[in-house]
Amino acid sequence: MYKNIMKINLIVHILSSLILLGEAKKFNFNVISIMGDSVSIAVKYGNNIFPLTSSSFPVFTSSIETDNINQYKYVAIDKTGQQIDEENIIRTYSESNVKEIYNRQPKKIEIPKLDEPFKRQYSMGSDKLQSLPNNVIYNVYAKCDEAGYTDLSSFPFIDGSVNTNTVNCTFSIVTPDYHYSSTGNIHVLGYGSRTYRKLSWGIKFDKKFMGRKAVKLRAMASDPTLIREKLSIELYKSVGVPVQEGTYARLIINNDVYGLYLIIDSISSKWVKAYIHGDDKAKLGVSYKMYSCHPSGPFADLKYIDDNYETYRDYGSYKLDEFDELEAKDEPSQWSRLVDFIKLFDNWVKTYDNDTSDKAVEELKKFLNIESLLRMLVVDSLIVGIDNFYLYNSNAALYYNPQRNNYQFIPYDFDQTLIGTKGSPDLDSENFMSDCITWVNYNDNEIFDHFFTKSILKHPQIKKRYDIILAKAVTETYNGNKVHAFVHALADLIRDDVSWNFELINSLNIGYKDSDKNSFVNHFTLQNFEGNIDYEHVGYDGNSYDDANYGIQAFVDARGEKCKAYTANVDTSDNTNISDDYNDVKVPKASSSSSLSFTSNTTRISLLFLLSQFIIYLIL
Ligand SMILES: *[C@@H]1O[C@H](CO)[C@@H](O)[C@H](O)[C@H]1NC(C)=O
Ligand SMILES: *[C@@H]1O[C@H](CO)[C@@H](O)[C@H](O)[C@H]1NC(C)=O
Ligand SMILES: *[C@@H]1O[C@H](CO)[C@@H](O)[C@H](O)[C@H]1NC(C)=O
Ligand SMILES: CC(=O)N[C@H]1CO[C@H](CO)[C@@H](O)[C@@H]1O
Repeated sequence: MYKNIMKINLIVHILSSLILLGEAKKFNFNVISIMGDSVSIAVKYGNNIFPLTSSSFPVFTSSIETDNINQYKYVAIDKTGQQIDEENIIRTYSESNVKEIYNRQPKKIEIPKLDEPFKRQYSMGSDKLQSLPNNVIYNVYAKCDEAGYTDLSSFPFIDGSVNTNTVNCTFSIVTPDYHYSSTGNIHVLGYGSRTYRKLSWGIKFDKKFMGRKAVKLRAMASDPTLIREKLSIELYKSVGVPVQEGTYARLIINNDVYGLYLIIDSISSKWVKAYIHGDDKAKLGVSYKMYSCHPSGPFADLKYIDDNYETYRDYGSYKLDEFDELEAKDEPSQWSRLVDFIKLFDNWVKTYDNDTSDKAVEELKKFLNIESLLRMLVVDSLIVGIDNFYLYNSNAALYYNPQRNNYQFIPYDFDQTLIGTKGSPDLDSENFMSDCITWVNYNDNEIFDHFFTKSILKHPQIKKRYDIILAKAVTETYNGNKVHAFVHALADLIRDDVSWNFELINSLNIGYKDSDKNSFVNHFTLQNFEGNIDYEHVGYDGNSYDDANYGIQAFVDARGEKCKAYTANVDTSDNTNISDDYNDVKVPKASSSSSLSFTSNTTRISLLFLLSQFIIYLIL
């Protein structure tokens, strides 16, 4: 009796499954476009082309009711429905809520961490503002006011000065399992970087994106590997220097596809509070960006001129950046911390310049985080930053930290690193690589004499600490094998985007063109990328503005070997901070909802689904 019921049950089950198989089913498609907003996407299966709809570009979706779709691909169609492009991949349908990306295979890459050999001095994030996930490529689409955007993308310079206009936009930022949208605005970033047609952009959001109200999209236009900036950021971070970090993003503005960028933080009040204080409600203090115009000057040399804040304001090398509007209401108080620092340092030099006792160091650490400065100089040296602080007092912010009542430096802009001298007359082209401390002093002269760093490093205790930091950083953080693993993991993450990115410069139809004095372009290739992440150099081929004299690995190996030799006899057993030795640094709680875990859960769910289908198939 019981057995019969079982049999009947089984037959009913089989019959109903068969009926289900014969019926039209719903197939859901969800894909992110990497093309301009005049292009639509359709699903191609068999001989059918089914256009998808987009209620929030760059995402296209639709359900197709049909008997069966096993294999399919996405194609690009124009306004008239004409196919204009087709993916290189064939997809197999599976039930999933995860969005696909046009012409990109899904992948899950684990990016290894570099070693952190020193005690943490800063939080490097808060619970609310954490690092963007390292292994995600965001898709950033900005729909901007057309007239304003055309002006910016045609005239990033106006009569030799930077065009500082901002243009209103709405933004969508999506990944396979994340969708953000907000209004906000864009502006063109930088000075050197805007000499390239692939412009870098600053974005301000009205609504927070991953805890952020502002990000930078850095074009990496001169780098055939698209990895040098990211690696440089990671190196500063690993030695505990607060740095604006991020990950990769594809950028589309209106109908212009710009390619692969780094999406990183900007020095905003939120970033300072989170990364330096680990507390979103901390006091902000004030920061000044330092600009040096080499070789002619002016340089942000931090030399005392007089007590008048206007002298420094008008000097051309210091720019008031983030400040507490309640604390510093008027201009004199906004500039007062810079004037104070320059005076404190001037007094210290006047008093202790030739004093090699510990007292000199004790007095300096009363107002300067020496440890953090030395760690920054060490990384500047390891990556030979040719537009950064150690060489030129450039591309760093001087920050007055109100919690600690002292000053520190925050480095940024690493697009001239891990590359060599680029013909700079201020570096010894023959020997710069083998010198890991005085490489910056080759061409000291009246215009720029390295007064600031020289005055500090002439104190033996400080020089000793520099050597220890360098010795540990070069063997642990800058370790050739670990850097190799890190670089190759990043290469795996972005490889499918490399040719696409480089080729886009040919079709980027903005007003900023070859005929302009600037608007430099590079025509690097996938082969350049593959070679230059390791040992091959990229020469001038007449087609590109930049070369890349060293491969990244060749650079790291060569520099690493020289800096190891320089520090071979350094005793690293005492690795205590020379200043700012804190034990109560807040660190952010591990993020609970990383997009990675969601992806893997969804994968798990779809695996379960496939498994259940397989079991039904076996029963049948
Ligand atoms: C841009 O947006 C801001 C804030 O939403 C608004 O005040 C401003 O008028 C807008 N500018 C233009 C040119 O539309
Ligand atoms: C330190 O010594 C050097 C060399 O003797 C001298 O030129 C310089 O003026 C001295 N510095 C101070 C602040 O006395
Ligand atoms: C993913 O799965 C883990 C456990 O396997 C669970 O803790 C987590 O909440 C899940 N995440 C999502 C977004 O479902
Ligand atoms: C070796 C060394 O200089 N250690 C110092 C670390 O920082 C604390 C606080 O500033 C000093 O007291 C230690 O001497």
